[in-house]
Amino acid sequence: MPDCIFCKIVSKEIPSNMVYEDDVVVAFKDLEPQAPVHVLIVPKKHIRSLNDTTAADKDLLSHITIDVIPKLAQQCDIADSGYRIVINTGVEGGQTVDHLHFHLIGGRSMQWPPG
Ligand code: D5M
Repeated sequence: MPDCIFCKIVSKEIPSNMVYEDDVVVAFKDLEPQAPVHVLIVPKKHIRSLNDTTAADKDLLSHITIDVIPKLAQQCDIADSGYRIVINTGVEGGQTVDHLHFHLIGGRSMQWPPG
């Protein structure tokens, strides 16, 4: 998607602080970290939001949740203390970049309810 900032990060057109990459996913540090650990996990395929996923994305989504997130949590040393995964979706959900991404946030105590 030509004007998508995360597509440009995936293609390395713009730099990022990448912490993980495989055939279908990249993960990089958030530019505006909300906690000591704040990593974005982004499918390489442009999917606008969680609302735009289909049955064809089941393997991708399970790969992210079952393989990538726990591995990154270990890598960032927050697996045991705990962490939060956030998928902001749509305007009222707080989504500002229209390319599906998972926030991995940790390294401090989380509050509930979120703002
Ligand atoms: O989250 C979008 C997130 O993306 C927000 O936390 C800032 C982050 N962001 C935006 N541009 C960049 C670049 N270039 N590198 C790293 N992080 C970035 P949302 O859930 O859509 O509000």
